[in-house]
Amino acid sequence: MKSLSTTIVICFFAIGSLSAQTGSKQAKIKSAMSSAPASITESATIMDWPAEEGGEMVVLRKGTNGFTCLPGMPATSGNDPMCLDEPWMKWMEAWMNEEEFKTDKMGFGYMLQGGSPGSNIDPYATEPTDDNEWLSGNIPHLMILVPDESALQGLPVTPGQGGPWVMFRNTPYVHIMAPMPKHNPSLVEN
Ligand SMILES: [Cu+2]
Repeated sequence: MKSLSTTIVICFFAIGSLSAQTGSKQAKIKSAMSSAPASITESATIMDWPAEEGGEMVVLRKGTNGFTCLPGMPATSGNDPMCLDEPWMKWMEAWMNEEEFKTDKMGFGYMLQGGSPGSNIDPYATEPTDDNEWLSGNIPHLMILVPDESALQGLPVTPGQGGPWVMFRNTPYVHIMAPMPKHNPSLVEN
């Protein structure tokens, strides 16, 4: 028994160092899959961010459930992986290209490791100012898009109350941020 478990340990060790050597694809998939419950990530498509600005996203693993999971963004040291449905992928494209955005369907996006720091009201702010409601980013959350911004009336507009709030109000990129428990994939992976 002892030698068997020793062999298994050695095998894991070998597999571990092999995947580290063959590049960061496995690490990227793992990062992407840490962003949402396994029920979603298991059959989601996994993509990587474009290698250079204006480049194409790369498919790391094809999926079937309509969700696309992305590893943490290189620019933000990788702490903001996400799993997005179709409306959210369109949102992301519009946001990256600074285009208008509107959705006729609700959208759901998971960021259960939290996000990167940013402004609650300015989609393109890169640093805190006196009045841009800077957020630390370390709130794991579910993001919800609604077709009609007027449906968001009456919701809190800051995270101060601990529950869902409206981010990027009065912009094309408005959505609900719903705080969630941080996802710990090691609890569910074998
Ligand atoms: Cu988010």
